[in-house]
Amino acid sequence: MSLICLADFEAYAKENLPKATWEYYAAGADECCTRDDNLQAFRRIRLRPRMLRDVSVMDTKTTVLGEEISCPIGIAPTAFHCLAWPDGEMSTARAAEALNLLYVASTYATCSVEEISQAAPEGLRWFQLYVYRDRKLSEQLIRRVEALGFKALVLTVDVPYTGKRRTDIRNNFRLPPHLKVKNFEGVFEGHSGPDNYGVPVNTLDPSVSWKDICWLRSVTKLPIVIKGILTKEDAELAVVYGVQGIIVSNHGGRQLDGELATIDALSEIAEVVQGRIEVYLDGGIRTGSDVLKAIALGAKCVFLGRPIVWGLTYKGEEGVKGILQILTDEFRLSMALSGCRNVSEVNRNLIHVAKL
Ligand code: PYR
Repeated sequence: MSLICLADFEAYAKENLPKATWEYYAAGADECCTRDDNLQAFRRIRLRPRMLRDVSVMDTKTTVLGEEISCPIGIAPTAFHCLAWPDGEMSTARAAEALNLLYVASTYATCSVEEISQAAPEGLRWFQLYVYRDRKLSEQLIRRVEALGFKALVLTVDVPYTGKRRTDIRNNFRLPPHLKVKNFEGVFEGHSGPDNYGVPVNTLDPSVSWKDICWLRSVTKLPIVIKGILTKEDAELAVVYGVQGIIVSNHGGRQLDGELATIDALSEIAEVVQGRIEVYLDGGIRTGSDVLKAIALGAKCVFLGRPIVWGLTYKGEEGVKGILQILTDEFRLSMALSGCRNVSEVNRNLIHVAKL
């Protein structure tokens, strides 16, 4: 069987995952307009390639927060990888390490941060975090990932409440009894039982606000990246509050249906930030030319969510490597065909602006 593009892996995963698991990952909020628009918005953008630029030697390397990676493609935090492959996040981490790419591990991982670190000790890892009502619980997780060599914290800010995902409600989706959110073992002792996602109920704090960025700053020296920014106003606040990066994200269209596609939000954010902090993007990346468009519009790196789960479903670590390698190869080809020899040559001039 030969899978040659991300859509082939998607078809495989749809065919092979249990229906409720497939639907959990595929879900968007409400009518899924934003989930679908994340992909369609890339298809509305047209490129202005340059010719005769000697693209015989190509270099896709870049850096994120000072660390070199082989390509501006990273793994976004997604939950419950053991639903897709027995050793779940450990396979994901090994694939990222093998290709020298960045892996952002989810708090809702089904392997612990210790297991993930042991599986890929040399890999570049960031940790995705929520702020809990009991700040000490967030702090405990921070201490663990600091000790394990994670290089940054990625604070998710678009989930004061979980979006309404119709298929999860219809399926009564829940983690099967043999799987656990391993990071929570021993952490939530005394809290009331798990919700459908295996997380103790009523622990996330919906009152979180910008002042909590100051709290986070006060408890860690790790760089802070905020995930879930969609406007220039919030991007400016992120700069003012002194974080090191933002991920332009709408949580894969799983939170507020009808909000902007991430690639449509990127331009105004990159313009206001003006390189003062790093700007990244997730949502809707399916081809190398999608990566090219995002980098051209100001992203330093893009992140993949659902495709990583499709890769895991196909063949664990090998499948995730397959996804990452295909996208890296497609990005290199798109760069060459547009006359860019390295990532710093990918810029806004590549983007066609329609005249009204
Ligand atoms: C999600 O299912 O979207 C989570 O963030 C866990």
